[in-house]
Amino acid sequence: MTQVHRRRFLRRARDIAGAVVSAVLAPRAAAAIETTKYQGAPTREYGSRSRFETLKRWVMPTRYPSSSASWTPLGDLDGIITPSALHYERHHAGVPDLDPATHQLTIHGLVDRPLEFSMKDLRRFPAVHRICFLECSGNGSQEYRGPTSENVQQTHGLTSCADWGGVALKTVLNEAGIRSDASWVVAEGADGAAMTRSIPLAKCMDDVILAYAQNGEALRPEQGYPVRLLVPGFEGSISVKWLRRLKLTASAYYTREETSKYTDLMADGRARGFTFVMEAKSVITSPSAGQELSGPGYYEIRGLAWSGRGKISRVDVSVDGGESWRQATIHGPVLPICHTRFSLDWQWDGSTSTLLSRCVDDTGYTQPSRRQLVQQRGENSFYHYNAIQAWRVDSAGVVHNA
Ligand SMILES: Nc1nc2c(c(=O)[nH]1)N[C@H]1C(S)=C(S)[C@@H](COP(=O)(O)O)O[C@H]1N2
Ligand SMILES: [Mo]
Repeated sequence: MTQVHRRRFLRRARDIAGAVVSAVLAPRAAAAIETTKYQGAPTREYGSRSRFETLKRWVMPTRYPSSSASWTPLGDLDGIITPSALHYERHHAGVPDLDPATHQLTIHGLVDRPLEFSMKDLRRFPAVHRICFLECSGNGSQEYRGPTSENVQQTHGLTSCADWGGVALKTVLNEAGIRSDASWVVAEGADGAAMTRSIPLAKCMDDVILAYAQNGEALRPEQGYPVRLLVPGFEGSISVKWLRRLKLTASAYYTREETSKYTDLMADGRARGFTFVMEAKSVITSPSAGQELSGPGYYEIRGLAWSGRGKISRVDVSVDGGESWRQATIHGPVLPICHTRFSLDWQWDGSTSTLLSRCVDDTGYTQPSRRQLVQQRGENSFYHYNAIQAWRVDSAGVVHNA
């Protein structure tokens, strides 16, 4: 750089960002500047994000703050792992403050030997780890009756995906000895709600985890510290947090959470019960409602798909409200019962466009449209809403829930 050029550049830099920038560019040895003027913050024992980052869960105001939920900001996250601090939360009576040194898990009922485990005891069993999603069956329920929510955090943010670690439940049940007349396991939480759900024994002997770890460290209190059930693919409420008791029984208990709640009232007045599995679902996270496109041109359409029955095998995307579809690229890892990333290149021509995504899982199940879902279940349903989500991009580039 010549003197003149450098001076002009410095003046511009100063105009843009003030004296700091010109100090950086001052004609001194760059290495000396880095070590003397820019000593960074000291090393920390436990990290936190940059002060410039402000992403938050969305907490819906409720009458009783302890019975509430918070939604994951899916539209602003990258990859498939939900950071623990942004995992969605749903609790019926707040977050208890449990001491792992005294917390006990009791296993009793139709077993040969009733047992009590401390957290230390549980950690002595062989460990299992699994990346999988957890979704509240109420996720998106408000959309049954048409587009209501303002953004993808509100329409879909009651699902999150983490690396869960713990003990296979079957290992611990075998330790207690399962009697031949047992066919259900009733799980109870140590929170004020004493959340209680019945789980088929066959599922417990298959892939249920007594989870004490989330993304490589201890569970967060809001995720069930020190131990919770993690029931892959089943509605979130089965994954009882703050777990204190497992009772083996001959039949289900028909608790409040499987009669008055978490049942699906059909058009003919009968209700579906024990609707455990979360069916396949997908959503475009970008562009999504609340976002704004900066003008015509290239955009990468990005989204997530997941299924409680297995792996995602295909995602199709439409940019014209379903008149034509293109197959999206699925990005690995493609794991069963796990958020899966997809994308599609898109040239936006500046005209009003309606974006849709539709997934298929490896059982061949195809995500339904809202119309198909309502036809099947009627208009009284609330839980298990998994219809195709539409986002409308208007000619100004503003994206709306459609
Ligand atoms: N003990 C207990 N377990 C519970 C709940 C609760 O309120 N108490 N909420 C359930 C519901 S409805 C869901 S969707 C999931 C939410 O888990 P998360 O808060 O870790 O996302 O936990 C389930 N387990
Ligand atoms: Mo839930």
